[in-house]
Amino acid sequence: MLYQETKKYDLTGFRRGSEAGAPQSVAQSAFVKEFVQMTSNMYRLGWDERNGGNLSYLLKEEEVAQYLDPDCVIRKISLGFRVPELAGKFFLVTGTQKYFRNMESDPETNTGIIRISADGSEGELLWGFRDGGKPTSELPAHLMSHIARLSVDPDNRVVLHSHPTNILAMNFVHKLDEKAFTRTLWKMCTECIVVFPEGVGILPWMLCGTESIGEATAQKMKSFRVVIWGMHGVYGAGKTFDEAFGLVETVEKAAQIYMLTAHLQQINTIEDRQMRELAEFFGVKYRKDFLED
Ligand code: 2HA
Ligand code: ZN
Repeated sequence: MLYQETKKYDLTGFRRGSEAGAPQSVAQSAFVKEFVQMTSNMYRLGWDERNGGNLSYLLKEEEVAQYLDPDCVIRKISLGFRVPELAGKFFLVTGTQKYFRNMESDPETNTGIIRISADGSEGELLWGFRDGGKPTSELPAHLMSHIARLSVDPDNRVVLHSHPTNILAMNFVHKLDEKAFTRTLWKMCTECIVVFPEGVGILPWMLCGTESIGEATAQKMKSFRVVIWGMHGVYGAGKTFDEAFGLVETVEKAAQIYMLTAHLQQINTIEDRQMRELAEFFGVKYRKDFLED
């Protein structure tokens, strides 16, 4: 679609700056800045080596329209699966084979904004993936998780995937059972049961980058905001970057305490009755069946 000088978007689809007449840069938007900052933090924490990890953020149309003409599609990217539930929704996502380490210096190559096509089979690229790139290989798990989280929390906007070191380490030495794993994590830091009272969902090792792992993750996401991919990493979801990141960093902290103490003689412990007391005092709806008597 072509736009005249007088229209609110310039010929490349960027919205014209209101005063200076210069197009406002998407890379300067608060949503790209916050997104990129989060990937950089995760990289610096050592959670996202090489191209490990991916992130998706559901954008509001009015947010996007401040910077881009939503009708100016750069190219269409076949998803390889269908998500009609998300038709017309906008997502800022990390690119496949892209490194979290490089997000900050070049967000326009390493990330992109897509709108899900009306039939749910394509991502309409509106910005980014400047080198011809595509969204993360874990897009099925991201989009299906968004659908699952939105069904229980209409304000959910963030889905993240990462390889936090201690969560991963714990996967090799602890039983991969939701009750046992959650209870161990809750016992590692007083506030854990308050931060993730629903516990953590766990999938066995599965082939990543597939629709099957996407569907399995989404199934878990209906009842958990944190889902562990056995011997691979973790998924986290939330209304905000703070919520999603805060959840995963709390689980990672608990896993770290576990890894620092599991081989030592434990002489003190947070009892189940104390965790119950905490959950009740803070009024959170917790998985009572994940505690023992
Ligand atoms: O895209 O982390 O699970 C890199 C990954 C795949
Ligand atoms: Zn991964």
